[in-house]
Amino acid sequence: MSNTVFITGASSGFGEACARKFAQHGSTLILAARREDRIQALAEELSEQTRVHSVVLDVRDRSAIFSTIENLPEPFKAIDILVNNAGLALGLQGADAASLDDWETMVDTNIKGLMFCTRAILPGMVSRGGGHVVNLGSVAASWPYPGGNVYGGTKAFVQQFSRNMRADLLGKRIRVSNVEPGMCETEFSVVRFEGDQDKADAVYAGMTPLTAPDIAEIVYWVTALPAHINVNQLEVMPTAQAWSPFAVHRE
Ligand code: NDP
Ligand code: 8X3
Repeated sequence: MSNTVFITGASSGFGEACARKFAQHGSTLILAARREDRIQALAEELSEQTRVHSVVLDVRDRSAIFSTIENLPEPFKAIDILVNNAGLALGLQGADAASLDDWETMVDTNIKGLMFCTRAILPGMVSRGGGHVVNLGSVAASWPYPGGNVYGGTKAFVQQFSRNMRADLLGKRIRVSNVEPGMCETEFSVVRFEGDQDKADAVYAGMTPLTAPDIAEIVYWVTALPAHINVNQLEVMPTAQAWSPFAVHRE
């Protein structure tokens, strides 16, 4: 029987690639994002392969999330897999100069949005006796870098929230996985640099980054494993990315 997958941030990058991947495997899809034109076009395209419902949704809007879940059309009501993917980084300034508005937007989207979607969808999974929540964390959860400040903090929340959910859900046949990518070329850096494509391109210049289909492959794989296997946390980097020595300031 095909499963039903709810994907946040399905209008680009990982979310869009996950939609395509799950569609190839016949999943029923609910695609959510703010940009209506993008998700409608994707839903129209993928509806040739599978059953698709698209919703315009800002994950910062708590009541809109709950009303979206309550009012899903009948064939889409029983969500088996939630891909908590919507998220963003804004800016790379140090903690003494970064924009507080940007910080709030990252907290509201990456932490609160993920929390709201999870809380709205989880009771249905529990009552049906099964499900899988896949969260999109980041290498930034574990590894600090200059300018990562609040973005890394939001992904550290995702890491620990994912683990705590596993503790809460033990015995309920619900899996929780936290996929933590490193550098991946999507619209992520364009968003981080407020639409500055040259700055975004420079991030990936001269190296081979991960791609959105690479991440979709991993997200699909963790969900396709037999039900007794739970991938808790999966960190993945491009081969061309690694750590540096500690930075030392010398007088
Ligand atoms: P993209 O910018 O390509 O995609 C981000 C998606 O999130 C878009 O579909 C956007 O849709 C959606 N989104 C942003 N804000 C909101 C909101 N308030 N409500 C609903 N949807 C929202 O980036 P990626 O695909 O790369 O990023 C996806 C996730 O992966 C994010 O959580 C990101 O932090 C994480 N990540 C990315 C990495 C990378 O290097 N690319 C590495 C590690 C993690 P719309 O604007 O239409 O609402
Ligand atoms: C995105 C990866 O290294 O740009 O989460 O923070 S990084």
